[in-house]
Amino acid sequence: MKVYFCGSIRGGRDDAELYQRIVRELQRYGTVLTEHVSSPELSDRGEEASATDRHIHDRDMEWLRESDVVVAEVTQPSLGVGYELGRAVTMKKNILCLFRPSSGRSLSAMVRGAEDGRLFLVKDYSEEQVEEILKDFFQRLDRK
Ligand code: 6IA
Repeated sequence: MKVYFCGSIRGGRDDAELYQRIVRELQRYGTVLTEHVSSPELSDRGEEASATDRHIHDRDMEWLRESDVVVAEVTQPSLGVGYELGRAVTMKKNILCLFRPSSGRSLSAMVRGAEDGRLFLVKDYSEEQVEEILKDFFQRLDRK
């Protein structure tokens, strides 16, 4: 099982520690192609010396195509994550979006409204529910 994890980089790194927790949990179910998204060393400048933005985009799109499922933490608004979700919908991927209402934010209607109860799921959650929500999600996939 190949998992594409999405989380904010240039949109802001406030939730980077939580991304790490989610990625660690996802690794119980498969290979996380985008583990770097959770790296504490990665700043909101989101740059690596050798990579141009085009290289990052093309590499990520290749990983997205390869992936079996897409899991996105969508609490911290990020253009890149929104873009990845749109592309993933076109590719007919199984998608799980995780949103924390305790943030006081309101999730974009374009994400919340894309929920279809089948390929595109949106879950409101709190941090301590990460394990349980991912377990339910992967069990449901097994039954598909
Ligand atoms: O607009 P944002 O930067 O917040 O978009 C974040 C999303 O785009 C993440 O889910 C990533 O999959 C993707 N993304 C954005 N920047 C990078 C990136 N920069 N590398 C890989 N994916 C990215 C360089 C990071 C490098 C130092 C490891």
